[in-house]
Amino acid sequence: MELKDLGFDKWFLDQKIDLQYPGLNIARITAVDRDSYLIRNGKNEVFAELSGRFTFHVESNTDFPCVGDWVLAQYYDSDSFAIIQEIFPRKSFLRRKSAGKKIDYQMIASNIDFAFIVQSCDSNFNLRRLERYLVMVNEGNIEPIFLLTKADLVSLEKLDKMIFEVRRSNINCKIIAMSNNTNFGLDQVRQVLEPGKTYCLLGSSGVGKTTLLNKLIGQDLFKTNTIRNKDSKGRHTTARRQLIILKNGAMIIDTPGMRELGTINADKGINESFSEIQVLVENCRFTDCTHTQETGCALLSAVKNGELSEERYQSYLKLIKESEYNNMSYVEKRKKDRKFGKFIKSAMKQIKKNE
Ligand SMILES: Nc1nc2c(ncn2[C@@H]2O[C@H](COP(=O)(O)OP(=O)(O)OP(=O)(O)O)[C@@H](O)[C@H]2O)c(=O)[nH]1
Ligand SMILES: [Mg+2]
Ligand SMILES: [Zn+2]
Repeated sequence: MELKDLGFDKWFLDQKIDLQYPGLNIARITAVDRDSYLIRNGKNEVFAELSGRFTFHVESNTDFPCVGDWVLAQYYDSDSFAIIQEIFPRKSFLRRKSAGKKIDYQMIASNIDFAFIVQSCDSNFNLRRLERYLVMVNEGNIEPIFLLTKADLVSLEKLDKMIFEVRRSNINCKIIAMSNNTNFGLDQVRQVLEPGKTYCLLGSSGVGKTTLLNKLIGQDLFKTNTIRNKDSKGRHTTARRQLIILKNGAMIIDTPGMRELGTINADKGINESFSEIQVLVENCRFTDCTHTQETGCALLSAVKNGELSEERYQSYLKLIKESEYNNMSYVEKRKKDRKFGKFIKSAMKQIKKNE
């Protein structure tokens, strides 16, 4: 196996990070457990830790390696253990904002080509939640695929209606309806899995992500659970993220179900996920329109004449509001940073004067 089979393509080569660190080896993070890592190169998969220098330079949560990252590492003890020295820039990423006012993100995974946004056909199906996931995926430069699982639980008419609702909301990504119980649609899932590409499974707890992964692997390697049997602490069945290489060479990352997506701070993601609204916004006659009460607003008239659904319009406004709020606190943070920068500068001047 070569690095390119693990997804190391021209984009990473062009970063030329490895040239700055001759003697180090390129490897990909396949699992993270607190401060230990599993990393994989063309040869094998070994435990690794971060170098002291790396940890020293960390400024925020997102600087730490996550599953999917490419790193440079020094191997020891006849290649049985490694120290991570440097991380490659991320081609794509999945992250969510941590709770609280501070702008801080939690990395979910990186360098993913396609994200399966998974919902089950029962009560889990929800367009608003789908939109939130789409924002997160689009923001991270990842191509979304909507996976409707447990199709065995509903009639074909009901299934068609759900897909129709998704399309009516102007969501244009690929949709696959499938069932782990009857294998309906499983071939369609297999068809999108290309060797050398990285996929991830996203969605609420209990929608069948791990069941699907086991199917694709061909054995019950990972634990699944009925929702009824979930432990009393309400913990998810899948507890950690891990990058698995399938027989055909595609890579897939299973993630624990997310109860909350975190708040949105993602203009790019919103604009891509609501592209039909973006067109209306650009055509709105007021540049500073709030699109909530202005007479002649393009969005409001689209809602009025039925071109744009009320739900989708509300959903858009809500996400924009949330994003604006978060951007605001980001600016505030930047202001503080600048003040701090000035403080450092004047302190340095002072030191120089006294020398
Ligand atoms: N009827 C039906 N049940 C399914 C299907 N796929 C999975 N299940 C069941 O749904 C339950 C939850 O499946 P998991 O695969 O553990 O769900 P998960 O998405 O990995 O959940 P977390 O790991 O907690 O995020 C299990 O009891 C599965 O047997 C399906 O296609 N149809
Ligand atoms: Mg799971
Ligand atoms: Zn407007």
